[in-house]
Amino acid sequence: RAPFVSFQERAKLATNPTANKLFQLMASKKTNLAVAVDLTVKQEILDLAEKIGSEICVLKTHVDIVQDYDQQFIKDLQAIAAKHNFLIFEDRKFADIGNTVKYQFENGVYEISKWADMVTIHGVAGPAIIDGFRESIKTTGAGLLLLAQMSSKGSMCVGEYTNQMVEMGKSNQDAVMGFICQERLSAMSDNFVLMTPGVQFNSAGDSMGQQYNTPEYVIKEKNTDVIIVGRGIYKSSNPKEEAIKYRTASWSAYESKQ
Ligand code: 5BU
Repeated sequence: RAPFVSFQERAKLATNPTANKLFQLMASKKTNLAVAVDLTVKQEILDLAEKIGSEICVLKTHVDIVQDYDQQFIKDLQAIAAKHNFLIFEDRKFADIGNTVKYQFENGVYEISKWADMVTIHGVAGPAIIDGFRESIKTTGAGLLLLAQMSSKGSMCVGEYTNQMVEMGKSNQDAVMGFICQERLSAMSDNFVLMTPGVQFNSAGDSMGQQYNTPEYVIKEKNTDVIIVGRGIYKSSNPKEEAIKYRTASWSAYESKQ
C-alpha cells in the first residue's frame, strides 16, 4: 500500500482550492463521511441536513430529483452548510461536449455553478469537457470530480477507461479536485481527494445494480479517503445516530492507516 499521508499534509499538496478546503475541513472536523441525500422534497433534505450536519464533511445532492426545487432551497442549504461546516456536492455527472456542459453548469433552472462546491464529470466525451467548466470555476474555486469507477454492477468505467480518467485528472490538476472511485490506484497522487459511493454496513446491494462495501473495507483495504453513504443513513429511523456510526467507523479506519 502507498505510504500514509495525513489529510493535513494532503491539504498542502492539493492543487485545487476545494481539494485544499476539504482536506483541511476533514482534518479539523475529524470526519471523512459524505452523505448522499437522495430525497425529493426540499424540506426533508433541509431537515436531514440540519440533523446530520455536525457529523459530515460533504452533503451530496441530486437537485434534479427535487420536486419543489427553488432558489430559496439553495440559500437555506447553504446556511446550514455554513452553520455546520460542510461542503455541497452536486452529483450531476456531466457528460456532453464542453460547450453544452458549460450551459448545463451555468444556466437552466438549477444554475449549479453558482452554488456547488464540487460536481461530477464523466470522461466519455474526452478531456475537452473540462474546458466547459474552466471559466466559472476560476471565480468560484469549485472542484471537479472525475468518475474513474462506479459502484454499480457491470460498470463500464474500468480498465483502460479508468486509467485515462486518472490521466485526465493529472493533466488538469487546477480544475480537478479528485476522483470518484472504488479503490486507490497507484497513479492517483496525494493531491487528489478519493471519494467512494456504494457504502453500507448491512447490505449486499439493491434490486437495481447497486453494490455495497463497508466503511472499513473502503477506507482501509481500498485506501480511499471519503465514504459516500445514502440509504444507509437517510432511510434509517434514526439518521443522526446512524450518521455517527458511519462517521466513527470511517474515521477510525482512516486513523488506523497511520
Ligand atoms: P446509496 O443509497 O448509498 O446507494 O446512494 C449512493 C449515492 O451515490 C447515490 O446518490 C448515487 O447516485 C451515487 N453514486 C453511486 O451510488 N455509485 C457511483 O458509482 C456513483 C454515484 Br459515481
